[in-house]
Amino acid sequence: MGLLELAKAGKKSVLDWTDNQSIGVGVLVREYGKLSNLDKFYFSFPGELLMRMLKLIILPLIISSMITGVAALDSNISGKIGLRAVVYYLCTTVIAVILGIVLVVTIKPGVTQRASEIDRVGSTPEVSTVDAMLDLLRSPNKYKKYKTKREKVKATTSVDKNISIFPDEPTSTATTAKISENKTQEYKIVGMYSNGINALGLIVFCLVFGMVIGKMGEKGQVLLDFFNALNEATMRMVQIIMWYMPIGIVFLIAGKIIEVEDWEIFRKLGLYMATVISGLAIHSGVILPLIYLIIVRKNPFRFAMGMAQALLTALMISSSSATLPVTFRCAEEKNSIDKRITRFVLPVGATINMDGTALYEAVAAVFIAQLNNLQLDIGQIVTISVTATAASIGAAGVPQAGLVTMVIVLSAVGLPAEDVTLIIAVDWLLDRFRTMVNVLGDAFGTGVVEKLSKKELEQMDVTSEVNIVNPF
Ligand code: DAS
Repeated sequence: MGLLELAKAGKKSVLDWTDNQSIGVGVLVREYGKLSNLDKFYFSFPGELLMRMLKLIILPLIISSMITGVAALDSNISGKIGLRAVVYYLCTTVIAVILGIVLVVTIKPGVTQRASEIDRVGSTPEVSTVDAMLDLLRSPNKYKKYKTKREKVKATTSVDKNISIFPDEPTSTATTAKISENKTQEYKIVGMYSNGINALGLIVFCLVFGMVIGKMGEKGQVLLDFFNALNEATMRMVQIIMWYMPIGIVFLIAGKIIEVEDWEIFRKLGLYMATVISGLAIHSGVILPLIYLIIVRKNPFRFAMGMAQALLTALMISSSSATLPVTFRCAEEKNSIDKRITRFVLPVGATINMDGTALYEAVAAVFIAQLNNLQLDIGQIVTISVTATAASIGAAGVPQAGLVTMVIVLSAVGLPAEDVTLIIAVDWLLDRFRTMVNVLGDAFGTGVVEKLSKKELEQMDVTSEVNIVNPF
């Protein structure tokens, strides 16, 4: 029997093994595979806990932050000035999302480049028996791909029972469509869209509900107090999760490294980071300055230089809210923006305007879809754009808030929320850059709104500026 025939026979015997579970090497591979599944499970258990905590916090986070954010806008806005700020911020956020989508669809960081990575089961090139065995032994998870009728290895240890104190999918809203068993890129379309509508529906409900109670005045105050308290409590729980996050991330990454079937993921992660950072650079270095130049007719880069201290602070602490005192001082003292503008526009910006976060969430969602070899259709791209914009409005100006609200975007298109672990490893760096862009976007907004509100400012009582007390 020639080598080729031997290889064909060998490959067949490897594949047959998974069907009829023959003994010998098959049992060895199967046992090794099963053990490593459990080892992997133990490794990723602390990380899995982190993911389930994040998924549990999503619902109260979306509901409380969206409702209080929008309701607050209504009470803080002073007529036209506030409205201009909201319209400007929403436009720049949508532009950032579109830029992110164009870049990630063009660069395709998550798309499998090399033919050799194509799933062996689908188009199996002729492999020798030895290669097939070594391949299976080296990465036992591949044997799952050769699995046909085999029962999934169920980690029925107490570990799995413990983990259920954090249920995986607390409600249908946050449930993601399960990827079909053999990952042939066929998501359960109904599942995806029904999840998408659920998550999107919740966000739209919260936005409208927030506007309604914002307009109810005294009658709505009790509701506003409740959701503000809920938001405060949720944010404190997010802080607790943040304390645990470094531990969870280490184990998540360890679990992912064990699972890595090829080291291609790191090339893709590098390309993903380049896509996000180039998008942030284009948005903050070209688009925002251009809008500022067209409307304000002043040098945008001189303005940005005036914000340098705030941008550096944002880079260091990854929190646009905590940077706000510095943003106020830079806008007023370095760029001489009228205090009557900064008092309205900066708090509104810090609440709803996160261009960097919106761009990042759009890129990350498409990147994760690409990693799952999923071709997004226009409907899903639009869903990602809308939910990335809304999620950035709901994201708080605290470290890695964009990562937490990221799960909303993934849920909206039915992508597996746990895939956020693929990008968590590099999030600490990207968070700094997107926070800088968030702060710069807020600051440019003060210049633009000041220019557009010249008439109102002249009509306002001159003494009104003097009475404004710096809240920081
Ligand atoms: N760190 C957030 C901020 O402070 C941004 C984010 O997490 O996306 O703006």
